Amino acid sequence: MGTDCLFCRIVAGEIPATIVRETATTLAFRDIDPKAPVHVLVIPKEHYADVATLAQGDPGLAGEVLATAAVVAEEEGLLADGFRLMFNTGPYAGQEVFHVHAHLFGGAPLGPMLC
Ligand code: IU
Repeated sequence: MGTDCLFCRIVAGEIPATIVRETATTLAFRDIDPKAPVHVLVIPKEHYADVATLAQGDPGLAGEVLATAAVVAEEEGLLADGFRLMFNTGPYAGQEVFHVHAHLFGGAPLGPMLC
């Protein structure tokens, strides 16, 4: 995708981000506008627009995104009290960045939904 995609540019190192974990295929970095005490975005390095496209196009890579999210949850100390993993997908969900990203929220009671 390249220069048009903000998160591809973070992967390329062209835009700064606070990276908390990197694997060969995934990247996890802190959300620039956190909605919870812990708010990390987990993405595949390869560009897919949303989770449906990713899961259908490369289910193995989708699993690697989940695995990275689980390791970050553990590293951030979220396993005991719990966390939320959320993929906004499309306009009804308010997706703003069309490079698939899992929102990892935790560090406080999250309530029934985060808006
Ligand atoms: P959404 O699921 O597409 O609505 O979420 C996009 C997220 O990307 C949102 O929480 C932003 O705060 C976040 N973000 C970021 O972390 N760094 C950026 O440079 C930009 C957005 I632009």
